Amino acid sequence: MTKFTFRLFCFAALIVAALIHVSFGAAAQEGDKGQPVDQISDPTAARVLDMFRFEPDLVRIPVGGRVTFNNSRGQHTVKSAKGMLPAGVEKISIANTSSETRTLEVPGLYVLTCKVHGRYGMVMLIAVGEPETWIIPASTWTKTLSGRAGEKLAQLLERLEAKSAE
Ligand SMILES: [Cu+2]
Repeated sequence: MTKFTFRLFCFAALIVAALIHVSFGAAAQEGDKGQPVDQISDPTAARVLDMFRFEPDLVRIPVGGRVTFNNSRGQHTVKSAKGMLPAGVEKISIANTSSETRTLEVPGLYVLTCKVHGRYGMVMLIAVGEPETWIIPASTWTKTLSGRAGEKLAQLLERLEAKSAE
């Protein structure tokens, strides 16, 4: 081994060590359920928008963070709104399970609705990563959703904006 190849070898080893460190540091731990989100029916709620809801309805997590959806049963489902996910992310569809965890690896905004109660405003927003990566085509998104869903999404986007300005 020449001096040069030895140096190259050391350099490569350093890079590999750094990469391993980074990936272990950022990855969610196995078994870590992350942020819980409950799906709730509450016919006695004062506002229609609160009768069927995700709780919390606005979640911010780091890249690679996890969200656990609870109570996707009966009529409640979790379904990504069409076109309202970061580019390249597969659609999300969860039903008939008491608990399911998803790891969100791609930064950006995720809009989720309940298939049955979405039109009553059962909508939630997950923001992954840093605000620079959140592209918010708010006017098109809020007009695309039907019923009270658009109204609810507009409120969520406003709250997110206020939150990220803090
Ligand atoms: Cu529902």
